[in-house]
Amino acid sequence: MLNKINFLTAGESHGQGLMGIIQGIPSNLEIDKQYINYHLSRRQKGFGRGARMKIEKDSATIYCGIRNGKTIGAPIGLIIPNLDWKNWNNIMNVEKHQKSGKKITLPRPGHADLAGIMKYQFDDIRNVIERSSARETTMRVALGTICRKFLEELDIHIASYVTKINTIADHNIYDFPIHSINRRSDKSEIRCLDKKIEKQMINTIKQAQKNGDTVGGKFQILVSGAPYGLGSYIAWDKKLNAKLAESICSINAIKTITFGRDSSSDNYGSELHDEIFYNNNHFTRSTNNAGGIEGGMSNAQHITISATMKPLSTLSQPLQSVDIKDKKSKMAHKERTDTCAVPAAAVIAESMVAIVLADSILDKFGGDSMQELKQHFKSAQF
Ligand code: EPS
Repeated sequence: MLNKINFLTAGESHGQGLMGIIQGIPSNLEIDKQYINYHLSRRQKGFGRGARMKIEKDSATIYCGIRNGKTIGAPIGLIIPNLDWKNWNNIMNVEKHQKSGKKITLPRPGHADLAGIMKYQFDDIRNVIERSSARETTMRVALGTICRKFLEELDIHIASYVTKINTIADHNIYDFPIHSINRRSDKSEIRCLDKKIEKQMINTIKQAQKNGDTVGGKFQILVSGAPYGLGSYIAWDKKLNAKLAESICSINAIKTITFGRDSSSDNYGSELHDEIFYNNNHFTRSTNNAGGIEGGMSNAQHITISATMKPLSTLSQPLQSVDIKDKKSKMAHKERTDTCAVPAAAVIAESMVAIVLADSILDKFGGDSMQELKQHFKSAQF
């Protein structure tokens, strides 16, 4: 679905590390390691994360594609080591190994385990766990941060905050400028903008932790500065909403996504659609229930997206399962896990949105260098 940018990630959760390549970023974009690592650290936070995040301190090595702090138009390669690898190098060794560990044979309901072993014909669920793990999203954030920097050069900003944990919901409507939202949400352990609700959310996670359970939730993604016409109505695979939906739904445990007003099907058309006015040489809208996208194209309003994350599937009080070896009924495999990863998912979604928007900008405006792109972007309509 991307036209101008390609990216690829590789790496297992407890292997040596993660690798990523992104191609299609114009030359002369300033980017440094500290900026990438800052966003990697945002992904690692959030109340409800498990013991693994105390082991990792994600830091990207820029391997190629950047010289003197600027992109050179070539593919950019990044590497992020897994610090936990030192505890797993027998089990995860790429060579044949005597001590490759006991096979995991009890699939966890809700996880990739059962369908994964059926598809790839494994007798050890470890092969599935390792790549289906959300560890992979570390590299997506690193690559997405390069696209975020690209967008910031055009004054396009992306932010997120958590709106629900289990049944505790934040229904407040905030009118903070979008570029200031992350400064506020990042201060909260759960990335919630309301102090009182934050406390209730944290208590809900604590309770789930106590019960050996997990909780999901919802988060909001906001984008400012997108001009008219990213994406198109002319073909199914050019619609911006479809591209954004695919990119966000590809994040582990994401189940639904909504653009603009939640549960818009409850409204009459006359209540929902955003009326059009003309002031000071600009079209203006009375509301933004469409969430900044009409007919598969950005309409120069803020893009607003809400996503739902299911409770994570690894439970320390496991559910019923069946041993893939002897077909006997047993409890599912237990593995170290997070109780809640909704705040992290919001940061990952910011990165996926950044990749899609950078691609759509390049598709519409074009340019091999940042200078050329900025020159073209001057024609953008708002
Ligand atoms: C994950 C299980 C946990 C999480 C992990 C995703 O890791 P571990 O199995 O090492 O305890 O912490 O997330 C990350 C490592 C990460 O960087 O987000 C899973 O099973 O998906």
